[in-house]
Amino acid sequence: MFSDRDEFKEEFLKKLEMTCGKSFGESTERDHYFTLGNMIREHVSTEWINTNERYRIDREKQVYYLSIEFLLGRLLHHNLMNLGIEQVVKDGLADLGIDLNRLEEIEADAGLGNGGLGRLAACFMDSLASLNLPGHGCGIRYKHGLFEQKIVDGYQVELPEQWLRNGHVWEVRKADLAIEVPFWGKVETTEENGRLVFRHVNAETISAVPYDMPVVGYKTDTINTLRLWNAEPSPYPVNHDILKYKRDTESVSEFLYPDDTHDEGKILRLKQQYFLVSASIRSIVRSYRKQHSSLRNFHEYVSIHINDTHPVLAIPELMRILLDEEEMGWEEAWNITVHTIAYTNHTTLSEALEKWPVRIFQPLLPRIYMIVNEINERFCRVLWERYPGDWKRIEDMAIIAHDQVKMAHLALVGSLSVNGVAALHTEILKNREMNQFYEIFPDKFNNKTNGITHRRWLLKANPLLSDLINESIGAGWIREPEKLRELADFKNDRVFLDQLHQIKQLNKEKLAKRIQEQHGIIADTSSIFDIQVKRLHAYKRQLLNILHVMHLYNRLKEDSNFRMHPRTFIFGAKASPGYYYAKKIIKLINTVAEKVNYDPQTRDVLKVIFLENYRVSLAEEIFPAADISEQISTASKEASGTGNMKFMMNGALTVGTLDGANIEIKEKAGDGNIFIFGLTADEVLSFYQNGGYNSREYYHHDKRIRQVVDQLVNGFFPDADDEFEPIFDSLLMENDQYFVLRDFASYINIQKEAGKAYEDREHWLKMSLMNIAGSGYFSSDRTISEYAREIWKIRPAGVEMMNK
Ligand code: B1N
Repeated sequence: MFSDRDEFKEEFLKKLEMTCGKSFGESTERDHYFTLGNMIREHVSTEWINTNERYRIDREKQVYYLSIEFLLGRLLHHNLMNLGIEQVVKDGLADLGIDLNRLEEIEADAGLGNGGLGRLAACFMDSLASLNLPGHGCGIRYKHGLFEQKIVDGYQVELPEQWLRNGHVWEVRKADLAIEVPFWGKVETTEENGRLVFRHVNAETISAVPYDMPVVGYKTDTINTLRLWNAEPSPYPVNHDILKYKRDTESVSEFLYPDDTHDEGKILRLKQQYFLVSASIRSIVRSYRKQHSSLRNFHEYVSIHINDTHPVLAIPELMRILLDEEEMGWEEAWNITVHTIAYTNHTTLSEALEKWPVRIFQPLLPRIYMIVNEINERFCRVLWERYPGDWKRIEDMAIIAHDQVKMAHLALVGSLSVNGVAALHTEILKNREMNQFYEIFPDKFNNKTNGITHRRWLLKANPLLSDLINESIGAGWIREPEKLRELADFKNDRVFLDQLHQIKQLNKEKLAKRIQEQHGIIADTSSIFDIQVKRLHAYKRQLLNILHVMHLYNRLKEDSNFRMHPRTFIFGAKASPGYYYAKKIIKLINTVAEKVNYDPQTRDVLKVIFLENYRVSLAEEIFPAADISEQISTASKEASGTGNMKFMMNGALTVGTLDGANIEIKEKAGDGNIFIFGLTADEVLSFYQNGGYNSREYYHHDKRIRQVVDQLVNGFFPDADDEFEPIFDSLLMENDQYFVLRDFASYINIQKEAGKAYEDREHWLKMSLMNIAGSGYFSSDRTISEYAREIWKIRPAGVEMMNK
C-alpha cells in the first residue's frame, strides 16, 4: 500500500491514464471515482487472497450467512476508513484539486435490500471481518435494487433503480466458478445395487455466476467475501426458444422484491430463493471437498445461517447433496444438516409468513419437494408418538398441510438454533407464536438482540461527534464500543455538553442544507428535529405521528395562548408498490405538509418534511441530525428495529412504545432518558385475544381525536375529496387494528413532555449524552460475538491488528 500522499498521487495518476485512457487534464470526476475505486480494490486483493489461504490452511470452521437481501449502501468511504488510508487519500487528492467528498457522492448505493433485515446483513458483514471472524455472505446480485422513489403531487411514484448503470468497482466476476441450478423436469427413481437412486431429468438449468466483493475489516488483515450470484443463460440450454430462455433466466436476478414484512407468494420469488440456496450450498460443498475427503464431519467445519425463512431450502438442498451425491443414509444426513443450519426469525406478522402451494413448489423443484415431504412425514411421526391422537396439534405443526409448504416450520425442524432479534421478540416466539415448537425443542430457542455497526453509523456518519469522543475518552471505543460508557463521566461537564450541542447544530445545518437543495423548504435549525425514517407500514404507525401534527396545528390555530417549542417533523419512507394503504399515508403526510408549511400563522413553529427516496446514504446524514427519534410501533409488532439504535448512538432521544429493542434501549439509556408511552405488548396481545377495544369510544370521548379523524374527510384538506376515506375507515369501521386512537392521548402527552424537556438545554444534553454512553451494547460487534460463540462456534483467526 502507498505509504504517503506523494506515492498515492503518483500511483493514482498512472492508474487514471491506464483505466480511462485520458490525461489528467481531460478527466472527469467520474473518471476519478472509478480510478480510485479500482485502485483500492486492487490493493485489497493481495490481503484478500491471503485471508482465503489462511482459512484454507488453518481449516478453521467457517460461517456462511445466506440472505436474500444485503443493503450495503456506498462502499468507497467505508473501505478507505477500514483500510486506514482515508487521510492519505484525502490529502493526495486535495493536492490534485480533487475533493474526496464529491467523489463519494458519485457512488450509487448498493440498495439490494428493503430495510432492517437487509441492512442487518450488511452490518453483520462488517462486524465479522472487523472481529477477524471467518464469515462470508451469500446473496443475489439484483440488477435493480429497491426502486427509486419520486414524490409527484404528494404521491409515491416508483422508478427502476439502476446501481449498475456505470459498472460497479467493488465486484469481481468469476465466470469459471459458475454453478448450474436446475428447475422443473422430473425425478426418475431407479434401484441400483439395492439402493434407490434419484435422477433429476429434463431440468431447465440456469447458470449462477458469482460476483465476489471483498469485505474489509476495520484496520485488520482480514478480508472476507460477499458472494452475489448473477443469473445467466446456461451454456447447455434444452429449451429451443433461445431468446425467451435468455429473458426467463435473467429475470431471476433482475429485481429485488420490494415487499418488507409481506409475502408476495409469486413463483419467481421461489425461483430466486432456490437459485440463491442451491448455488451457495453447492459452492460451499465444492470448496469443502477440496480439503476433506468426505462430508462426514461437515458440520464441524461449516455453519450455515439462514436470514429469515427466505433461504430455508438450504435444509433440503444440503440433504439432497448428502443423500444423492454422497450416498449417505437418511439419519446421518439429517444429523449433519441439523447441526449445520441455524435460523433467525425477524417477524411475527402473519402476512410475512412464507407458505408455498404444493402445486407451485412440486413441479418447480421436484427432488427438493420429495425431500421436504420425507422430512415432514418423519416429523409427523415423532409428533404422533409424543401426542398420540392429537390430530389438531399435528395438523398445526406439520411442514406440509392443506396443500401448503410452511417454510417457518421447515426452519424450526431442520436447524439447531432458532433465534429472535430482541428480548421481547424472542419471548413472544417462545410463549406465543412458536410455543408448540418451543415445547418440543426448548434448547433450540435463544435471543440475539440486533446491533448496528458503530463504524458506519457513528465513526463514519458523524465525524464531529467521533472526534469529540476520541478527545474525551480516547479511541478505544472503536474496537470496544462498550467503552462509550465512559462518556457518562462528562454528564456534569458544561464545556463538554456545550460541544455536544454545537455538533448537533452543525449536523442539523448540514441536513437543513440538503433539505433546502432538494425540497426548497427552509428548516429552522433551532427547532426540534423530530424524525421518523423507516419503511412505511401500518404497524409502524406513521399515521399516529402525522395525526399528532394535525392536532398541534389545530391547537395553534384555535388557541392564541398555545405555546410549543418549534418543531420540524421529518419523514422518510418507501411504501411497497402494491400496498395501497401505505401509499395513502404518504399522500396524507404530504398533504399535511402542504397545509402547515405555508400557513403564515403556523409555519414558524411547525414544519413537515417528507424526504424523497430514503436510503442508506441519506440515512447517514439524517441520524446525526436528529433530536427526537420516533419508534412508535404498536407494541408486540416490531421485532426489534435497528434505526432506533442508530438514533440513540447519535444522541437522539427516543419517543417510543415498549416494543422490540426499545425496551433494551430504555434499560441502557436509563429510564429517565427516554420518552415511553402507550399500550404494552401484553396489553395489545390480550386485546387481540379477548377483544375489549372499541376505537369509536375513543373517537366519541376525546374531542381532540374526533377533530383530527373528522378532518380526514370533512373538507379540511380542500382538494382531497374522498382521498383519505380509507384511513378514516381503518380507524372507525375496521376498529383500528393498530391501536392508533387508543394510544393517541398518551402520545400527545409524552410529546408535550419531550418538547418541554428540550427547553432545558442542559438537561436535554445530559439525556442525549446518556443515550450515546449506553449505545455501545447495540454495536453489531456485540451481536456477532454472541452468534459466533453461542451458535456458530467459530473463533477469531489469529492475525495482527494494524496499530493505526
Ligand atoms: O427485520 C429487522 C428488524 O429490526 C425489524 O423489526 C423487522 O421488521 C425486520 C420479508 C422482511 N422482518 N421481516 C422482514 C423483509 C423482507 C421480506 O421480504 C420480511 N424484515 C424484518 C432486522 O431484524
